[in-house]
Order: sequence, then C-alpha cells, then structure tokens
Amino acid sequence: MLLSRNYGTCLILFLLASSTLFAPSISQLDSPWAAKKRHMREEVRKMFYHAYENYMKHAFPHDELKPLTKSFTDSLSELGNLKLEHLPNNYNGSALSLIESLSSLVIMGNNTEFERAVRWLSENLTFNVDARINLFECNIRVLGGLISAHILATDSTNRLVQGSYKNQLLNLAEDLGRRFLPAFATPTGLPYAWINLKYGVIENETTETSTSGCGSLILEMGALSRLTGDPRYESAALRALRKLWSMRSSLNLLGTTLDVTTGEWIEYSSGIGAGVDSFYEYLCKAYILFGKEDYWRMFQSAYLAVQKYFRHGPWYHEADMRTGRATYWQLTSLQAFWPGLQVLVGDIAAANSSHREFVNVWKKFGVIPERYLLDHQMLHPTEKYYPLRPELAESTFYLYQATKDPWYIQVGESIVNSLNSYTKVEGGFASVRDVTTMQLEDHQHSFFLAETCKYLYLLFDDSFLVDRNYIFTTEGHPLPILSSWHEKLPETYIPTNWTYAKGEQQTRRASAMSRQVCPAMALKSGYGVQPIESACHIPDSRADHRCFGDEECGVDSTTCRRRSCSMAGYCGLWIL
Ligand code: DMJ
Repeated sequence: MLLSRNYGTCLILFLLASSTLFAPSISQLDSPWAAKKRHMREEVRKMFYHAYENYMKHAFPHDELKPLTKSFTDSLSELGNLKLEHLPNNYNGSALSLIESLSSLVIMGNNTEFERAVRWLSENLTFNVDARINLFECNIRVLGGLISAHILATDSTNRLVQGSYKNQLLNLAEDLGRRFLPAFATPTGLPYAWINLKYGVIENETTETSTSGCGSLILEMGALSRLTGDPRYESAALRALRKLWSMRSSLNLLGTTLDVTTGEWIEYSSGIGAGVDSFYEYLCKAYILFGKEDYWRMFQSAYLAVQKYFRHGPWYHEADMRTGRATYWQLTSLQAFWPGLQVLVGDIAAANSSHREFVNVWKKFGVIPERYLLDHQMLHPTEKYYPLRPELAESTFYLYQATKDPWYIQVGESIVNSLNSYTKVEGGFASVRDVTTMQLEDHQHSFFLAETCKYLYLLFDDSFLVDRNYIFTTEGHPLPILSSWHEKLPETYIPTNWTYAKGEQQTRRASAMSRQVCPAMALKSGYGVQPIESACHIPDSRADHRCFGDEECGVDSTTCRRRSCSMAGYCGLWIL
C-alpha cells in the first residue's frame, strides 16, 4: 500500500499556513465570532488562573492540587499508582504543576509570573531525590516542561529581564536527562518504565512497559541533545524507538505492553488509546521537528495500518497485532487526540468525522467518560471517570486551525461551560469520579494546566502562534521548528518533489490540505500512471458490498466520503 508524498506536503502546508494564512490575530477579525472568541478567551483565562492560583496557594511546591480538601499530593512518584514508600518524610515534591504551567503562562502573556516561576525553579528544584518515577510521565511533564520553558526564556522575544536567566532550566533538564539514562541499559535498549532518580533502576524492578513508554521519548530527549550538544539522550530514545518498530507485526501493528529485557510482547491487542497513543503522535511530530525521513516512513506505515485495521467508520476499536482481528470495541477518552494528529497529516475529513462522534459523547454525558463499550452501548463498569483530560479540546483546536469552521468555536464553548459547571469548585477544578452522577474526585491533574486550558485558550486566541512554527509535545509544551535541527531539508519540503494530480479541468497541486481530503489519485511515473491507494480508504465490511446498515460501509477511496447503505442493501455514495 502506498501513500503519496502529499502527506508531507500538507503537513508542511499546515505548519506554514496555520499561523499566517489561516490565523489572523483575533483583533484583526471583524466578525460576530471575534467578540465571542474574545469573551471565551477571557473565560479560559479565568479558568486557568482559578486552577493555578489555588495550586500555588494550597499545594505548591508539591506536585498537584487536591481541590476539594485544598491540600496537595506529590503525585509525580505516584503516576501509575506507585506507592510512596521510597520517599523521605520531608520530600517536598517537584512543583510539577508549576513546571507544567510555564508554557501556558507564556501563551497567556504573563511574563511576570513566568519569570517568577523560572527564578523559583532555578533556585529550588533538585532531582537528587530518592524517588521512583515513571520515565514516560517524568519525560513528558518535567523534562518537556523545562526544555520548552528554557526555549521560551531564551528566544528573541526578551520575556525575561536581561541577564536574569543563565540557562538554569536547561541545566536542570540535563541533570534529569542524565538520571534517565540508566533506564535504557537493557539488552534491548528498550527502557524500564520506572527509575529511581537517585539510585537508578532498583532491584527487582518490573520489566514490563508500554508502547508509549518506549516510543514517546524522542521529542524531549532529542531536543535535549540538540540544546546541550550531548548526543546520548537522542541516541537512547532513537535506539528504543527503532527496536520497538522492529517488533511490529507483518501488518505493521504493535501491541500495548512488552518486556524490556526480552523484547517480547505481553499484550498483543492495541488501539490508538491508552498505552499506545503518543507512540503514533511522536513518529509524526519527530519528523516535523527533526526532518528525518525515517520518522515519516515509520509513521506512514503505522498510520495506514491504524486506518486499515482499527477504524470502523468514525470509531477506532482495538485489534490483535498478529491477525488484525478486532478485540475490544471500546471508545476511550484518550483516543480523542487522534483527530488532532490527523489534521497534522492533512486527513481532515477523517479527523472531522471522529471528532464529531467524540463531541456527541461529550454532549451525552457532559464530559467524556474514560471508557465506553461501543458493542454494548454502555459505560465501562469501573472506568466512568473524567480526570479533566485535554484530548477533545486539543483536537478541536487543530480542526479549527485547519478549517476555521466556527462550529469548533461552539464546541470549545460547550467544553468550557461543562468544565465550569461540573468541575469547578472553590479550591480549583476537580476530576469527575463518575460521569453518571457527576460526583467529584479530589484531584486536579497537572495536565489541566499544561494542556486543557492551553488548547482551549489557543482555540480562542492563537496570537502566540502567529508568524511562528511550533510543534506541541504530547503534554502540550511547545517546541519551535528550527531548520538548524533538521539534518537536511526533507525531500517533501522541496516544491519540485511535490506530486501533482490531474484534475478534471487542469493540473493542480494534490495537497490533501488544499483539497481538504486525502483522496486516491493517479501518480504519473516513468512506468505510466500508477494508482496510489488513499489513506482515507476503508473497505466495506463485505467484499460483495452488501450491507444491512451504514456502519457496514467504508470510506470511498477517491472522494474520501463515507459510503452509506442503500435501501436495496448495497454500500455506495448515495447521498450527494
Ligand atoms: C497527558 O499526560 C498526555 O497527553 C499523555 O500523552 C496522555 N494523556 C494525558 C492527559 O490525558
């Protein structure tokens, strides 16, 4: 199966165009939506500061806020339900929510608070603690937060008082990166999921980890290597990623959990949600950040396999990596990031259709439950919670950037309204324990500050992005796209390499971004005209195209339109 290079093209188009062509600053907009956006931006700003100030008052310098009891939790070591037995009594936490807030403060234009936070972290943060941390979580939240803030502190915008910043955040990031390295000392190069910051890998440490745990380190560790000149971080992350990729099945599918010492899969079923999600995201974003064709090739194959084996209309079920057969028919809240990733590759039609379904689920429950059983049309018996996750807001932001359809503004507004009415309490924002009763839980996760508020803010005011190219890490921390970080200009950046398709009237550039779809097309080559299979193509359930309902019909490869079931029981493009 082939995918045209237009993906690269549309991706670049998105990056270049998102901040300039598609995104006038909101003051420039003279539409009824401009006032709405200004109003909503202020609503989000209030949300962020309500969460941030309560954290600073009741929890700082501990990791996260408990908004119901106005107390704290040192959750960095608890991520993944770890017990705190290795922590000394006087452990103060790592000010996790402050680190996670740094880039949001900049995006909201609060340089004074950013500077205060940078100064405090520079003087007080240490990683020389006897704490067993989750490598993946610490990488995306702490390392990513510090690196992004270091870049924001040193870019040309002079956010900080001249001379006050001497790379302290980068030094902290480097210290943390060094403490990560022992985790990679395994026979496979796949890292342990857990590491003690002071003592390295502890005795009898579990050898089980997840696909995201091994495959979502390259942005932060790669950036750390580029900033420090020390190649060890990027090499370790890249070696792990390559090893993981070598473990894919002949269908280009991966499982969810594996053993880092043997390199064997433990759980063969996987989807695009928990345990796997950011693996796909990082292949695509690593290509954008570092311009290595290799990342694009891996992503391309992985993406096509997902579309082929997991996708069922707008939904994504799980499948066995060995056979491609469906295993679990479940919607999970984490999957809602996928449409955002699809926007980056220009698959707007598919992104829009999945996003719409997630919005319907949000409307049905008021928020998105962690897990919903698609085959039984019911909530998962235990995973009925909503921990203030950002994924739907994130996809809404990307889709609005790509389409400028005001419908996405309305979606953002309803997300903000739900968060305010169901989760806002005097002491901050609380997670929902059960979406059927809206009973709350005493936890304000740091990603609410790093991602949920940030993506909602950027949806209504993207002036931070105007004339600049950033890629957001999986935790929402911006990293700039620098040509100096690209080993060579990727072939897809060179206009003469772009593919052209013959339209009915004239030849025009076959950019999925400009055409809003990724259709099948014919590519002219030395061997004549070769058909290229469309990335949006989903075959009908039955080879003879018979059907009993729309859900048995796929997506047409030449138009990328969803096929529907006719009255006579055949799949086709019946509605024009
Ligand atoms: C965040 O910590 C990151 O986005 C991660 O990749 C998975 N999702 C959580 C928030 O839901």
